[in-house]
Amino acid sequence: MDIKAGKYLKQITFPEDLRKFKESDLPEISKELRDYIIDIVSVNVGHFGASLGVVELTVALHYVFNTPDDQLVWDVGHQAYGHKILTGRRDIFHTNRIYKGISGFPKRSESEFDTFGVGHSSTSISAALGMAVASRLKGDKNRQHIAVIGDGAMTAGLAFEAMNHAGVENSNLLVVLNDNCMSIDPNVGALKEYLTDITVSHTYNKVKDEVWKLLGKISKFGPNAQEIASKVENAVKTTLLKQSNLFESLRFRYFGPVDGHDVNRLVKVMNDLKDIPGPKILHVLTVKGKGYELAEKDQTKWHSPGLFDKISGEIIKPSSNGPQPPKYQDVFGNTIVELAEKNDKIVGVTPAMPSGCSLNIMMKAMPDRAFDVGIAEQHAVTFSAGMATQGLIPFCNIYSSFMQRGYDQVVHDVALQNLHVVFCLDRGGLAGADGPTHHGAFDIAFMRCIPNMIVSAPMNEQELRNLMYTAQLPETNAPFSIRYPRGNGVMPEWKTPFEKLPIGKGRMVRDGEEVAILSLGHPGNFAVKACEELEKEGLLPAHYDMRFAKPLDEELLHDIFSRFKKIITVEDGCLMGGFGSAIGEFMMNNNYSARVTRLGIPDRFIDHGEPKELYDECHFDAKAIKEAVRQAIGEAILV
Ligand SMILES: Cc1ncc(C[n+]2csc(CCOP(=O)(O)OP(=O)(O)O)c2C)c(N)n1
Repeated sequence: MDIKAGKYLKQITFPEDLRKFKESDLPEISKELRDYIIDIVSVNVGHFGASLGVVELTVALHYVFNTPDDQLVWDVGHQAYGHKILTGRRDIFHTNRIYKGISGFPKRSESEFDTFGVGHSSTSISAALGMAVASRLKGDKNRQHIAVIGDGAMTAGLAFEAMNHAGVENSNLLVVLNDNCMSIDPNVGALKEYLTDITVSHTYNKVKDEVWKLLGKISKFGPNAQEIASKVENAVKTTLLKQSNLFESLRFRYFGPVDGHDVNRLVKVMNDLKDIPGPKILHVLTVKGKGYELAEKDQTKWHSPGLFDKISGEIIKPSSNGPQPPKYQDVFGNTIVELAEKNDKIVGVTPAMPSGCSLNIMMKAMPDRAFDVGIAEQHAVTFSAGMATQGLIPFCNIYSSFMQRGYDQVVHDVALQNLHVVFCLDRGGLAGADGPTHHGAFDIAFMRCIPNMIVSAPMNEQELRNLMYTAQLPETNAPFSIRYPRGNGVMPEWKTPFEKLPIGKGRMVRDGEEVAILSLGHPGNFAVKACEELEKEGLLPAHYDMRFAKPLDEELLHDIFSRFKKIITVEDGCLMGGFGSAIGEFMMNNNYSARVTRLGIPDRFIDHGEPKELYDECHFDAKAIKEAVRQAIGEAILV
C-alpha cells in the first residue's frame, strides 16, 4: 500500500523520536498524523471520528509523558489509532483490523505502550488506578498514570465506581476527560448537561484562567510545587464550590476545560499537572471527526464509516445485483415498531447503541417509549426489570458481548423474579474485525444456565420477527432471549406476517439419512448450503433448525436420537456449555448413545478478521459441516 507518512511523521517510530522535536513543530506533526489516519482508514475501514478528535491530545500525551514507563490507558480504545502510529506501528498500521494484522484496539500482547487491553468501555480509570496504587506500593513516586476517557464512557457506573475509589487513594492518577459531547450517537443524560454547563460557565472560565496563571508558576517553584498546588486547589474550590464541582466533590482536582485541538496549550497544561500529586481530572474539549469536514458534521455516520473516497467523501457500499437481504438489526428495529403499534405495553431500551442496534427507528417513531440510557448495560437491564414489574414488556437490546456486563442483573433482577423482559442480543457470534472484545461468543452458554430463561436464535429474518412476536405475547410472560448476528440475513423479502412459534420447538429443514445436523440460529444457513452441496455427492444428511437452546425440543430430540447415530451440532457460540453441550446433556440424561460432533467456537479467544475467515478458522462454516458429515459417514463405512 503506497501511503506515505509526512516529513516529520516518517521520522517518528517511537515517542522518544517525537520528544526530540521542538514544541513549535507539534502542530505540523499533528497535521501529518491526522492525514495519515485519514489516508489509511479511507482504504482500510475502521473507527474514524474518534481518532481524528484526539490527534492533538495523543501527540501531547506522548510528548509530555515518558511512555511507556508512564502508564497511558485508553478507554474503549477505538480512538487509539494515532497512539498506535506513534508507538512503533506506523508501518504496519495498514494491517489494522485485518485478519492476522494488528488489532483495532490497544492490546497488551501487541505493544508495551498498550498498557491495558480494551474494547469495552469505561475500564480506564479502574485500570489506571490499579497501576497507580501498584506504583505507590512499590515506592515509585515519579511514575505517572493517565486514563483517557470520553464523555460517553464516563456515563458508565464502572467509571464512577473508580472515581469514588480514586478520590480516597492518594495515588498519582490523571484522568483526561475527552469531552466531544458524543458517544456513538449524541451522548445522553444529566452528566452531559453538567459538562456543557461547566464548559460555558462564565464564572468557571474566569477562575480557570486564574488557575492556569498560578499553574504556570508551579514549574519554577520545583520542590514547592505542592504548596502552590494547594493554593491552586483553594482558588478553584473557593470560587467553584459556589456552583459545586462534581469532580471536586469526589476529591479530584478539576482542571479545564481546555481546547483539545491546541496541542501547545495541552503540552503546557500537562507539564504543569505532572507536578501536582494525587487524583486529578483534566477536562478537554474536542470535536469528534476533527479535520475531516464531513465527519465533523455527521459524527454518528463517521464513527465507523466503512470504505470511503477521501476526496469526495463518498462512502463506498459493496455493489449488488437485485434486492439484498436486510441487516438483522434493521429487522429488529422495524419489527419492534410494528409490534409496539399493536401492543402498548412494549418499550425499547438500549445502552448507548441506538444506531448500532437500530432502536433509533423506534426512538424516532415513538420517542416516549424508547430509551437510550447511556453506556450502562447493568442499568439497562435493571431499568427494564423495574418497568416489567409494572406490566410493561421491555425489549432490552444489548450487544451479546456487552451483555456480559449486565449478567448479575439478568440473573438477580430479571430471571429470579421471572419478569417478562425480552433480551435482544445483537452481534451474537463472531463479530468480525472488532475482534475478541466484541465477539458475542458466550451468551448461549451464559443464558442457558439461568433458570426461567428462554434462549432462542433465529435462522433468518422471518424467524427473528416471529420470535419477537412470540416473546411479547402475554401468555409468554417469562424472560426471553433472542440472539442474532451482526450483518445481513438471507431473506430479501423479509416482512412476513407474524406467526406464533411454539416455545421450545424446532423444525425439520430437510429429512435425510445416517447423519442429522442440528443447528441453532444463523449458522443453519451454512448447514443448508452444506446439504445442497453434499447432495451432489450423493450424501443426504438430515437438517434440523432447533430455534431454542432452552427449552430444548425434547420430543424432536427423542425422534432424532432414535433414528440417527451420527449427530452434528452447529452454533456460532462457544462450544463449552453452549447449544451442542445442551444436546450432549440431553443424550446423557436419556441414555442415548450416538457419535456427536460439535461445531462452534473453540475454547480460546478468537482474534479479529472477516467473519468468513473466522468461521473457517473456527471450523463451523459450510465447508466444515461438509467435512464433518463426510467424516461421520466415512466412519460408518469403516465400521
Ligand atoms: C461496555 C460497552 N458498551 C458499549 C460500547 C460501544 N461503544 C464503543 S465506543 C462508544 C462511544 C464512546 O463514547 P466516548 O467515550 O464519548 O468516546 P468517543 O467515541 O466520543 O470518542 C460506545 C457506546 C462499548 N465499547 N463498551
